[in-house]
Amino acid sequence: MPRILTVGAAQLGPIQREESRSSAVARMIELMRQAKANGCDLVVYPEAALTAFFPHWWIDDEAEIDSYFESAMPSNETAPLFAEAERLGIGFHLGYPELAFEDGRKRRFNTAIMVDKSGRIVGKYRKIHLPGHPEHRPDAVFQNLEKRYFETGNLGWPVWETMGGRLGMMICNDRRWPESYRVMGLQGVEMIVLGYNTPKHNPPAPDHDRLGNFHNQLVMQAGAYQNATWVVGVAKAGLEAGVDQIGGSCIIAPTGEVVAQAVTEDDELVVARCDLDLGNSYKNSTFNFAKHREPQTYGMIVERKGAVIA
Ligand code: CDV
Repeated sequence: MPRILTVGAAQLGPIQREESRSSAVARMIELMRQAKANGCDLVVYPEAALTAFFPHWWIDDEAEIDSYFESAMPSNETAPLFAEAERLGIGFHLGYPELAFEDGRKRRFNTAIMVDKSGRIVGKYRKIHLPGHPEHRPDAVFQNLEKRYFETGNLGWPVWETMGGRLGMMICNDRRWPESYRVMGLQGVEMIVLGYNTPKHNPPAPDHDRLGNFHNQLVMQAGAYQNATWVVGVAKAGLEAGVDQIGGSCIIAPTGEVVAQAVTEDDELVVARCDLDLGNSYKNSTFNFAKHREPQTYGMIVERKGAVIA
């Protein structure tokens, strides 16, 4: 029996600064209903999906910074999303800025969760690769202040047995780093889901601008193939608060092929029926890690929560 997980990549168009979370959630619910009508088991939303991507601008006031974060999940505004998912019997992945109280202090992370078909949060991931800079650069056309607003994620890259598969998460800039995929690949991941907010313009290196869409696909296709896993990448796209962001949300097979892709920079659902066993022939041949990897030669040991998993 093939293990099919039908997934919907729920790209969002821009969310302007004045748009409320409730309005964003209503748009997400509309995409969730479309996903259900298309037979989806799981719907994947972008990074920091509930508001405009505030790390693009400098904020001094602590209370104003906190206003972009969720201190509970579900929150009042996201409760309807959880309720609708439970009613429809569909899982979802959601990225959001998280305000946590841990180790006796306030902490801020760029976080994503996996929610199963019963509406239960089964997994949480906190973004590890934070791009940008911590200092104010008032002369830049826009900034990327993730290093100011977030701490480096501290939950590693676990994988979860859920919805009939072995699923993992990463967030945006993580997708550019081979380690992100490989740590989950070493745990036999079958589908990695991720959201992104990627400006078309790269202020520190404008000569990269013409390659933005190419690099987006390049890294996800390579990560999928080299780890024999499905990859689902979902954008918040279009012109948001003065920053133009790429779309190109796509679903990539373990073969490395893009099997479905968004064609707009607006709210758009992209669907694929994903055979979770499709990666097996790669896991058992070219990328049979036990037979062919040489970690002792690389001089590198990968550790997660103290356990050697290389
Ligand atoms: N949100 C992100 O992580 N964005 C980065 C940009 C700033 C380069 C990305 O890798 O897409």
